[in-house]
Amino acid sequence: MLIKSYRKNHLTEADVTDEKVFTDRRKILKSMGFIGAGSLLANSASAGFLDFFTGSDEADSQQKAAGKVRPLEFSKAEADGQHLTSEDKVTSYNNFYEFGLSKSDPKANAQGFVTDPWKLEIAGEVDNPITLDLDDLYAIGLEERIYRLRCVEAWSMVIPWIGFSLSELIKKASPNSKAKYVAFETLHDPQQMPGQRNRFFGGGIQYPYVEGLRLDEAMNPLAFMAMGVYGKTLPPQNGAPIRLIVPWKYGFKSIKSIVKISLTEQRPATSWNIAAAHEYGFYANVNPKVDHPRWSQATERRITSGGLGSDRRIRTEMFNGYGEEVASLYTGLDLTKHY
Ligand SMILES: Nc1nc2c(c(=O)[nH]1)N[C@H]1C(S)=C(S)[C@@H](COP(=O)(O)O)O[C@H]1N2
Ligand SMILES: [Mo]
Repeated sequence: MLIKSYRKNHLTEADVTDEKVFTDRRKILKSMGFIGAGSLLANSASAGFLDFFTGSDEADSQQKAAGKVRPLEFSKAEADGQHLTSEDKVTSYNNFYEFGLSKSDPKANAQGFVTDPWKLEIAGEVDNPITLDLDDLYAIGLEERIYRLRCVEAWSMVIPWIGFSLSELIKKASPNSKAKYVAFETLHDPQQMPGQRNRFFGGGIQYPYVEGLRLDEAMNPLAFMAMGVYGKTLPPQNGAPIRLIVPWKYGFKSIKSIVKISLTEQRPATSWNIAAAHEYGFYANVNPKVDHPRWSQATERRITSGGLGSDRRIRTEMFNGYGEEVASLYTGLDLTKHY
């Protein structure tokens, strides 16, 4: 994994091109920065500088005041010489059943999805229930992280996300001593999400899409809330404006377009577990030794540039290769049983 905190360079309005400011974020995108990411992207189609958005001016000063620069550097993807999946593939080959079942549906059907304004509520077993808007979320402070994403369907990508540790968000609400789990909920809006209107189109899962983690999993520094990808705010198909990324678990845990986070005493229900408990467990840790009832999980198709014949079949790693960071969360747990 790579966690890269950045320093901000203030650019004038004129330096900010329309292409970069691709959503109406008024204050949010007023300032933009650069990081030299040549080595990071050396193997990708977009080699060179990765440009990215920063917070609003207010957010910026809040961040500075909070001393939010955390230069943690451990890039598994880079160390392994794994190539970034191209931006085009990351944003056009998606699972987001609210917008349709085929991989091209989310991009085709989500373009009008309204993600600003947005509210994210944090409630339940907390001392300080809060509701945050986009400005509040950006003010938490953004970092870039390159993570592998391993879908339970046995394809995978390497993706440069932008966001912050989930723990930062959870701490804001001050979980109380009863809090043992964290439940997440996607927006429920059948008017905007065709998959929520039609049982067949929505893949037969219950909406809103819900997911959950144990509190200690959620507080692990790898658990991430993404608001951007490839240097830009998230496109709707990737779960705008804010989604979870849990890189050591199958992709379905990484719930998109989140409106509510609840701290709970009991283990929360999760969408794919409700739909097919014998196929999808609560933990869903990537595990090459536990096959899906209908296919092997020993290998995966790594999607790279998207060019014809460019994908590679590679061996799947335990915890998707993040065992060093997360294996200790599961000592004493039989991972063949609690899959
Ligand atoms: N709300 C919601 N979140 C979701 C999904 C979904 O259908 N609905 N699909 C999941 C699955 S199966 C995967 S693999 C990832 C895909 O994320 P990506 O399209 O950004 O690569 O999102 C996850 N989050
Ligand atoms: Mo997935």
